[in-house]
Amino acid sequence: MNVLIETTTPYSDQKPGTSGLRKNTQVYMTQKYYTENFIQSILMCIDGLEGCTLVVGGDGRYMVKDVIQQSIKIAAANGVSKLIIGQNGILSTPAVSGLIRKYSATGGIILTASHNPGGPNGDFGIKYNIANGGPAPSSFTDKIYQVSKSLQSFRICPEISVDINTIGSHSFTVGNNTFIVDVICGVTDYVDLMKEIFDFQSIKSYISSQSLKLRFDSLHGVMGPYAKKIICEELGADSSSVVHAIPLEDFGGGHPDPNLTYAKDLVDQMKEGKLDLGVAFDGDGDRNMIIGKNGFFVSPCDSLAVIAANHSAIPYFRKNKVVGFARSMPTSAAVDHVAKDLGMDMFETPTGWKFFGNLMDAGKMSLCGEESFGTGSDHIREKDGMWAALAWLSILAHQNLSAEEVIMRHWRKYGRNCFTRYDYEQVESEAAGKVMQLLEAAIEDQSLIGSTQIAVGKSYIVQLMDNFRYVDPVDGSVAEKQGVRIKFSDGSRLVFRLSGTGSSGATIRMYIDSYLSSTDPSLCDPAADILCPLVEIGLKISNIPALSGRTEPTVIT
Ligand code: G16
Repeated sequence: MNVLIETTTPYSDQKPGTSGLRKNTQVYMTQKYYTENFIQSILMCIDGLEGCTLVVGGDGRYMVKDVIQQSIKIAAANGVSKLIIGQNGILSTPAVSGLIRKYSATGGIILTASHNPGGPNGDFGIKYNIANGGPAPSSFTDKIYQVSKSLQSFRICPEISVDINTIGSHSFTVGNNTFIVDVICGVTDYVDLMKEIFDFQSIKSYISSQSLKLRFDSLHGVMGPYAKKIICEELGADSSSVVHAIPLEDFGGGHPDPNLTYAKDLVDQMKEGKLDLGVAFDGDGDRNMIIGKNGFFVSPCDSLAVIAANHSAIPYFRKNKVVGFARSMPTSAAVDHVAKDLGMDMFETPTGWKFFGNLMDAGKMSLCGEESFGTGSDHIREKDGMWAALAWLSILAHQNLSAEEVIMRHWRKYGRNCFTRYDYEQVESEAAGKVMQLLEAAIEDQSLIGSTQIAVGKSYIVQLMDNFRYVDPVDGSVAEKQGVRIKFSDGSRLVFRLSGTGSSGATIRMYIDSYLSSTDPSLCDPAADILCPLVEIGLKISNIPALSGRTEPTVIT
């Protein structure tokens, strides 16, 4: 196979965000060699590229198959020895992480824009994961960005083409080297991993003995085949338990984001009261939303805390000592109370799963999560939607309670960290910048400290205001300006940051949380009622409505 060196022009905007390079699909489609440039830039940053093995797969969205073919040609020409690719190009993000670890690959290329819509007018994304199976750290993605800005050429074997729809192994000679492409079933290894972690037999008995009615909604993302295999075939739930299970290139025109707005179908069905447990996944299968009977919403922050408190219901944690917990800074402190109770270490990281990997690799932390519907453990180095659902099923089986009862029992023991998040999507970048500048100026002059903020008849005293700075306890790397925090004297908190996963404009996120003790008379009141004064205070301090021109958020979680 011939290797060509193709001349190209560098792009200045290939800076990976919170999780890879996410752009409107048209950016990849209409700009010459945009995709090729980025893949070549990734490869040039991999130590030991010659002779290495990489895993490649995606969430089934528009362009995934084409970009896999391009990746094959470019990887071959760059001296990669072997690619492991999911059949039909399908691999969930957690599956890629598991495969990298299982086959000791050097890394993996994941083709996904996660929860962002897909299709020619949606988004596409490319992300690199390192040898531990986790997202490349910022030092690595910064390097990719630097390389991309001056890239003058890429290497390609144009003659290589592989049938990725059929399982099989393909071998090519490139120069003096052999280049192998293994097309594997993207589901099998992942299912095997889940069977090592959970007691499938006892979950299966629980589902059948309680005639549990489940609804797993894959939102036409990557998780359909995984859910069918695990929930129906392995755990014996009937076929109606898995919906929107065929991965579609445009997610059926939907927004594959498992939250109360975009998974409304599921929420409405759960509200009818006929189903016991609902779960939704995002496009690439790393996020999850848990909904109980009658539409009882389990906040991701509570979900993490409940799994932490009940980790002994999961065989994996009985075998492997649990050493500590972690959460991203904007995530509520619900899990912190559990850590304190169990005498575990607790880590607070910036937003982004990439910050958890070091802690896990160093044996400091076993279980972690984020408010953005991500939960996971050290079985891999990505958040894992199906893992979270199986953890919940294990806990329900262990306690023989409904999801709502499990949460109520948890609050009555630990108290409740009531949490909500307001997202203002696709705000003009300049306007979003002004919001952050206003908040940063208030940090600078400390003018709000000690002030009393009053809304809806409640008053709060501002105790602290800063911009979160993280020093990685393993390698000492520093991440600055990871979100503006306003802490009040009663422990309540407001956090503001700009999303790093949008593809156009800016998304402002405002996170609000407040702690209620286990005996508080409002303990079980709706979060919206409890947090309404703090929301007003947050909007007043940040001036979001006036600066962004938005009277309402796009999404409330
Ligand atoms: C990614 C990251 C998560 C992060 C989320 C939201 O998730 O892996 O760690 O919490 O983005 O980030 P942001 O607030 O910057 O938009 P995913 O599921 O999109 O890959």
